[in-house]
Amino acid sequence: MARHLITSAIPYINGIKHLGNLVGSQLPADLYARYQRGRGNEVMFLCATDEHGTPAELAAAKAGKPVADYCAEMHAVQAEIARGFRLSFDHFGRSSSPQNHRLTQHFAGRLADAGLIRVVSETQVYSPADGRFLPDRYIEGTCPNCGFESARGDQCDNCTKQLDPVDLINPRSTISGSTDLEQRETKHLYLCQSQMRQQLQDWIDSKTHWPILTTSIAKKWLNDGDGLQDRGITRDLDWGIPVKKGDQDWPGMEGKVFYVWFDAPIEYIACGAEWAETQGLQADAWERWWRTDKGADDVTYTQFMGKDNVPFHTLSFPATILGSQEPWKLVDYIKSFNYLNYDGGQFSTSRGRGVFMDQALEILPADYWRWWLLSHAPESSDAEFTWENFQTSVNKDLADVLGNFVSRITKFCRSKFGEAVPEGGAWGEQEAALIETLTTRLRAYQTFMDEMEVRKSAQELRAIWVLGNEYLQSAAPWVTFKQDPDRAAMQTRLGLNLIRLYAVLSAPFIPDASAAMLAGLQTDDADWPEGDLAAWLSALPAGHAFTVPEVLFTKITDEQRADWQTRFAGIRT
Ligand code: B3M
Ligand code: ZN
Repeated sequence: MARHLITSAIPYINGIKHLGNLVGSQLPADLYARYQRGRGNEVMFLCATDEHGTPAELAAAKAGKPVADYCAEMHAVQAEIARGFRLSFDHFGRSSSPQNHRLTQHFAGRLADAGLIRVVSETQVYSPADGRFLPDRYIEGTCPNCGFESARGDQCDNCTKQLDPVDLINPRSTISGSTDLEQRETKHLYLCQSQMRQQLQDWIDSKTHWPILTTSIAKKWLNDGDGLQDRGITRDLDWGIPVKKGDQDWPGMEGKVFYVWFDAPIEYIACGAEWAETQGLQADAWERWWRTDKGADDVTYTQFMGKDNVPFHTLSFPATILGSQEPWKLVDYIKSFNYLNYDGGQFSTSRGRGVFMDQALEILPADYWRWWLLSHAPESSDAEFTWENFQTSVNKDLADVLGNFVSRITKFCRSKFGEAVPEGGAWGEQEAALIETLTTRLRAYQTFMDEMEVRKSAQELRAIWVLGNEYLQSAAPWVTFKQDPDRAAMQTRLGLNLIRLYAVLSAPFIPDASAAMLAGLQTDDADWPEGDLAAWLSALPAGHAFTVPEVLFTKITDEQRADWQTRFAGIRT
């Protein structure tokens, strides 16, 4: 039994994610986790909320809540939506957990001991009225480029020019509105990534099997002069993990916290520790996934993320792990995704454009979204969601191909043989040919799934569904029945067993429909078809009772499509 550690990029706490975020990390990670479990492998699938940094503080302030309360509430909201999409995390943790505090401080201490941390003095904007340093996003003023009066310290939202807070005319604090701002000196810890260039280069060069999207981004950053500069890992903020060296205070760093991108990937590990605690297990239970000296040497670790997160996972986080000089498990494979666009433009969280995860579940069940998103995953290039395409895909693939097959064969059986698998004779040539083709396609499906080729896997699965329909169409048990009821019974028996095949193979994509198919067949035998497919397809014996399942998929009407298109075109309220 192989062991798979799987993590999805951890979504920021501030707000509900859109479908583009979902398909870029959590959903394909879930697909892979479900597949590996289906194959009988041992899986640890981890995700969490990313709770630190300025965006969390700002969102909490906007909601008028203390940031810790805001994060606790939003974590619960995101966890509920994840359940709605059937994301099968073994644990959905929080980067603000005590476990992550301890581990982040531990890593910082190890890096310091290894001589990989230096102190850098910088000047930053300080607001005496607020009693704090202001991050760029907490400063607003008039844009020197276009005159827009609410330009942020990092960027003007009107003309998109990148700014420095000192560029702003009449700068003010967005917290208090105070214009009494000064430049003050502050000290920060820098991680000396540049010292690790060779080590990182060698590590990335050894990953010859990684997807091109991942390695091209990693190499660009590595070879581009700026890519591997030493990087500040602390901030003058209140909310975050206090800067400590292990469990010791860090002189000169009082009142500072670690930068969100330093502690967020460490949460992958801490999440394992949270999982163990939730399960009432000891440290060795999670360390056997995460420490190569504690049993993780036979673990395959795969990360899923959008392309914008690749530099942090190919350079910064490995620099933390390697720099610690401790035997932590490094990632084996990074599957990254391009962007999903929305109906002729971009999804936009700030402008509320597109479909957000909560809204999606309000209008249709998870499987409909899962199928469309995964079968159109932005792998080799950016992809686009359009309502027409979504409607076609749901109506054709799910309703016409899979749903129709299940309904036809179960209803036919009920009408002619009753609600139990009929006996019939031995398989003929047509059945043998079908099983041979299915065997070939099944192997291809497994290969694509093993390689995390998400779109190709979906195509192959769909082709496997189509084979069933084609068989039914040409075997035509409703015709056979008139001359040769025994043969029709055999055809029907195979058809019913094919439903079980579809339930098992489709479960990673559409888990609810899969469960409904198995429930209809009154079986919970969902073991993967590892051996001889012909034998496997005889598992539901004659006399085995079933019920005709409810309609598996309802078609999307033109009115619904038009209605949703209008509803999600504008600003989310
Ligand atoms: N929260 C960014 C994002 O959600 C960031 C990922 C962290 S992964 C350690 O895209
Ligand atoms: Zn401007």
